[in-house]
Order: sequence, then structure tokens, then C-alpha cells
Amino acid sequence: MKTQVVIIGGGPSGLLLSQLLHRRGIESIVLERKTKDYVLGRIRAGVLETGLVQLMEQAGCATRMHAEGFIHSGTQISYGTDIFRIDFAAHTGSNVMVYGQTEVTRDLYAAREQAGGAIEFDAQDVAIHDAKSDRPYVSYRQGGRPHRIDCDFIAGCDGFHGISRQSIPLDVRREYEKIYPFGWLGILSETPPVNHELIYSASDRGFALCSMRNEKLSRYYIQCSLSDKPEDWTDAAFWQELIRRIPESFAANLVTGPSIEKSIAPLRSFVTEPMQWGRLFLCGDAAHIVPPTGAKGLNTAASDVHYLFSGLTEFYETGARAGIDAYSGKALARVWKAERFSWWFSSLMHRYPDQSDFDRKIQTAELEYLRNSAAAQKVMAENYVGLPY
Ligand code: RFL
Ligand code: PHB
Repeated sequence: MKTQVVIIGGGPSGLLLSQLLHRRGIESIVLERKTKDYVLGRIRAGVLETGLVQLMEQAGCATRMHAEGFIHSGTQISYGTDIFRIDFAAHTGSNVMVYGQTEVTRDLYAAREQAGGAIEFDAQDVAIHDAKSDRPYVSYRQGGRPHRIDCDFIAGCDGFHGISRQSIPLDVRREYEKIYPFGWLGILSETPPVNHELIYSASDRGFALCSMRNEKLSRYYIQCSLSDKPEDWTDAAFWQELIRRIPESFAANLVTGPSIEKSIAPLRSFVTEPMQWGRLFLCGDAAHIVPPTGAKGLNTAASDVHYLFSGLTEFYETGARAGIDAYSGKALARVWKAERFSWWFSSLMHRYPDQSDFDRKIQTAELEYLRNSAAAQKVMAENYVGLPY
């Protein structure tokens, strides 16, 4: 087989890139290790920056998002018994869209299928060959049979556990990592959200987040120990702990119910450099991870897709290599700012096991500063809605 761009990974990054390229007449084949149902079964991001919303529009996949998504022009932050609001619209003139990653992915799959786009599921043993040459190719097995696709470029959109990053030699690759000493236990429940805006709560018992998918579907998270397992937490225990971690005025309105999904995610900051090697380009979680506190993971994946898509269209339409050659530098400049924001917001909101009284006082001082300073709120809002591409 032959195509212009082989895209490894059929998550949101890979599908968005494939659909954007298709709209400009550039051919790609997506190789996904799992099944479509498996990919759509993962409950992940819920908050989309304007940049991602615009990319979905450019991809021709925004109709349902605009109909069913919710515009949020601010968020609630609580600590102790205090609650304040960060007004995104007032500070930045912008806002965010609450629309689940599952729905984004579903819309992208629908668009690719409608366009007859090639997506190979159950692609096993995917391997990248000759990425430093002008004739790279990708091999894989499907149903026990070997396949080979010759191409111009390879996009590594295969997430944190993928093979693309590992294909860059160790003497070229540099990795930066920070592991946080806690995780997030998340549940999805068919109950109305406790509030019309997200609530980020820095309680003495640990962090909690009240989020949502729609008027009937809520997403809640609590900080948990890294040794906890989802099955250690009954629904009743989860609700009880959540109630203790959010302000009473909200807890009084919380509607509880059975969870329809329960999972634990560890928190990690991670960046690999460079994000390109010859004709291989890394996008999204394949190249970087943020703790979910700032809602930046999927959004940073989207900005990578934007830079790569721009570079590839420039190459195919004019023959110029400037855009693709600058890809890693441009993407990383924005990635590190999202890393900084996610690290800062995580550090502000969580209880750390080894925290001293001094550390706690500093956290409280910073929360008070954020509560009372318009300048601090503007910085927070500007980062939360997303820095420009
Ligand atoms: P994905 O989604 O991991 O998709 C990668 C795909 O590649 C496939 N794959 C392979 N395919 C072929 N061969 C191989 N060898 C392969 N290895 C892997 C996988 O099966 C998969 O289908 O990466 P992508 O596309 O870069 O997307 C990144 C986002 O999924 C991620 O950044 C976000 O979910 C992070 N995130 C959030 N981001 C936000 O912007 N806003 C949020 O509100 C937000 N909340 C979250 C989050 C992540 C969370 N978890 C569970 C980590 C909340 C949580 C709890
Ligand atoms: C979510 O709704 O899953 C969500 C929202 C905001 C975050 C993280 C996750 O910061």
C-alpha cells in the first residue's frame, strides 16, 4: 500500500489530523491498535479551548458540538469555606466549550467514515522504518497478516504508551518528567451536574472537581492515593468523600446516583524533545502529558495537530519545507506553557503527602491572592481558555 501520510493512532489527535488533511486533498491512512468501541469507551477530557473548537469547524465536524456543547464563561474555585469565580469572558473576551472527548472522537470517526477515510483497526506490531530517509514506511500485522505502507510522512499520534516516541533514538531524544504523589478517581453518573459551571475545590481532605458532560450526565473527580484501586471505592464512599470536599452550599444540592464508569488516572507531567525526527512527527500524548487539573491534554494535542497540518499543507501545496522543519520548535514552545500552567494549577489545588505547614500556608496565600487580585485572575483565565496558536 502507499499513501501520503501514515497516522499511527486513532485517538482524537490522529483522527483530527486525518480529517483536516482530507479536507485539503491530502491522503492518509490511520492505524489503530484497538477497536473503535474501545477507543470510544475511554472517558477523558471534557473542556475544549477555542482553538480546538475552531479546528473541529475547519474539519467540518462541529455541528453536533455547537448544538450539544456548553459554553462556559467562567469557573468556580473553592478552598476552605471560600468560593470565588474566575470570569474568563471578562478577563480574556474568550471562553471554553464543555463537550466530551468521547463525543469529539465519535464526530471525527463519523466524518472519516462518511468520507471513506482509511482507518485500520486491530493494527498490531506497528513499526516505523527509515524515518530519516525520503522513503519512510510503516509495517504492521492485522489478522495475523503482515502489511507495509510506503508514505511521505509519518504522524505519531499513538498516545503515551505508543511506539512512535520510542522509535526516536535515545541519543536524539530527551525526556522531562514529573510524577505527582497522588491520582484522580473519576466517576461518570447519570445525574444532573451539581452546578452549571465547573468547581475546582482545594479542600483540606484533598482536591475535588465537579464537571459535567450534559444536563443529565455528571463527571466528578477526587484526589486519591496512588495505591487505591477503583474497586476499593464504592459509589457511596465516593459520594461521601466528594461531599466532604466541596463547599456546603454546593454539597447540599448534589444529586447522587450509581456510577456508570469509575477509573483512576495517575498524574504526570512529561515532555519529549524533539517532537520530530526525519519524516516522523509526534503529536499529542505521544509527545507530552499534563496532569488533568488545567484541562490541557487534549487541547495541547490539538495545537500540535494545527502546527503539523499547517506544515504539511504548505509542503504539499507549495513544496516549501519551512513549516514542517519548524514543527517541533513551534509545538514545544506552546507545550511548555501548557505544562507550566498545569503544574502550577495542580500544585495549588492538591494536598501533597509530605507537605509541611509552611507549604500549606503558601498554598492558602496563593489562593487568597488569586481570589483578590484581578491581575492574578487574568493570568489564570488567559491560560485556562488557551494561549494563542
Ligand atoms: P490518545 O487519546 O491516547 O490516543 C492514542 C491512540 O493511539 C492508539 N495506539 C496505537 N495505535 C497503533 N499502534 C500502536 N502501537 C498504538 N499505541 C497506541 C491508542 O489505542 C489510542 O487510540 O492520544 P491523543 O490522540 O494524543 O489524545 C490525547 C488526549 O486523549 C489526552 O491528552 C486527554 O484525554 C487528556 N485529558 C484532558 N485533556 C483536555 O484537554 N481537557 C480535559 O478536560 C482533560 N481531562 C484528560 C482529562 C485525561 C484524563 N485521563 C484519563 C488521562 C481527564 C482524564 C481523567
Ligand atoms: C472533565 O470533565 O473530565 C474534566 C474537566 C476539567 C478538568 C479535567 C477533566 O480540568
